[in-house]
Amino acid sequence: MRPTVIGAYEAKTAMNPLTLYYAPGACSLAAHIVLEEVGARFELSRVDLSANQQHSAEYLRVNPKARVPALADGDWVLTEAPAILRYVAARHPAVGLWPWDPQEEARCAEWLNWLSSTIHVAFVRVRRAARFATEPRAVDDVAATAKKACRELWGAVDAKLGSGPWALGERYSVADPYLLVYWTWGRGPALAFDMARDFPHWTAHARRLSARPAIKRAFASEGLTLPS
Ligand SMILES: N[C@@H](CCC(=O)N[C@@H](CS)C(=O)NCC(=O)O)C(=O)O
Repeated sequence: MRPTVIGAYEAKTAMNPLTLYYAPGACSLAAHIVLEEVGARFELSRVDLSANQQHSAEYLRVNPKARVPALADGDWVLTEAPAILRYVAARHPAVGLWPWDPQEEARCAEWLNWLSSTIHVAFVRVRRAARFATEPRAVDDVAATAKKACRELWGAVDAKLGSGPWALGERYSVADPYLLVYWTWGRGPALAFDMARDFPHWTAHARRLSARPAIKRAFASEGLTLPS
């Protein structure tokens, strides 16, 4: 089912080192995990978001959108977490992190699109509320309203995941590490949800993921605490 061109492509690019531009605990974590999962040769380049390094001239030459992640494959740079996840998985088809069955593929794309276009966007309104209000007094309101929206969305993710075990049911895919990023944001200071109590399916999913060696390595490398 998978396009045959990928085999030839892999042979051509096998020597290219990949560089992931990331920030610890950011949405780039999913790409970091997937690079570990597929056993790719890659380097990490840290972008210090707290120092606003995403807006530095040097980084804007890599990604003019001033965001992480960015993945450089030689001179070729790819941005947007879902696109990077798919690219890394497609470079390593034997690992099977991107499904090629049309319905499984569509379901995987559905998860990635929902997470990036709706759930991430809702979270940003909490995390960076000041960007969404000109009146300083309105900032708290933006954050509180968005936090309520996030609680509903987190509940919808929990329900959709159900007992899994993975986002696509029996099949592990790039959607799973991407979901883990949002689980960690749920337990983080901006949302401070009680993930185990309020989102038990998602927490069971996160705990299953934390047993995977690739995830242990990525969390250790970024200085993050594994879900417990
Ligand atoms: N649509 C982009 C969003 C990327 C994004 O917003 N990344 C955040 C970290 S999770 C970032 O770089 N934030 C820095 C900022 O907002 O200035 C994607 O999915 O990759």
